[in-house]
Amino acid sequence: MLHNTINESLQNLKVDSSILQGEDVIDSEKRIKDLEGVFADTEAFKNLDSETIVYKVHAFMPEEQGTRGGLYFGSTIIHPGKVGSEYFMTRGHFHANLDTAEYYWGIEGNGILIFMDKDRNVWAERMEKGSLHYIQRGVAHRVANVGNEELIFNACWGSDAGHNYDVIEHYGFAARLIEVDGKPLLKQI
Ligand code: M6P
Ligand code: ZN
Repeated sequence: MLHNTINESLQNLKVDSSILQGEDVIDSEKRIKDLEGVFADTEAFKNLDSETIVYKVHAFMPEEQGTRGGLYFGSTIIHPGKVGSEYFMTRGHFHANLDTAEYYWGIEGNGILIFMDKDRNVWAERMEKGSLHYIQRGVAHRVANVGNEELIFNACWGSDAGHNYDVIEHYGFAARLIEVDGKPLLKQI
């Protein structure tokens, strides 16, 4: 970096239409077939087309995973849909390094961000265009799309955070977000 120069923005990255795109963006997607065991209603799950896309993530990870002090950025797009009465949602995770927090913020659509602490207390926040969500260190997080349109949110997390999916895979969240009479309800299990 030369002293006193005005440079182009970072690697021509753009939050174009608010979804991260550009060089070095890592795109991934989760289809129904990748989400076995995530939803409660296994019968409804089996009846869905296994190729249906549930959500996509576009991430910029400029540091090696595990690097202390770095930050990652990601856009997540969750399609509308349900498995039985449960909304399409992300897998959800604790951070492998429990000492790391994260920001989520809503870009488009209607969602609910579900939190769970180490004592399995569950709570949630509505996510919508412009909403900001601080995910405290040590708290698991998952997002469900409760609307009829795509839900888009952005995220910023530490390159030393990592993902721990094991706890959620084995024990799930202590409550599930289901639709009852057309409205989202957190149901303790
Ligand atoms: C956000 C970030 C990512 C995460 C993604 C999907 O973009 O929190 O770290 O991978 O959501 O969530 P999950 O990995 O739980 O499916
Ligand atoms: Zn996270």
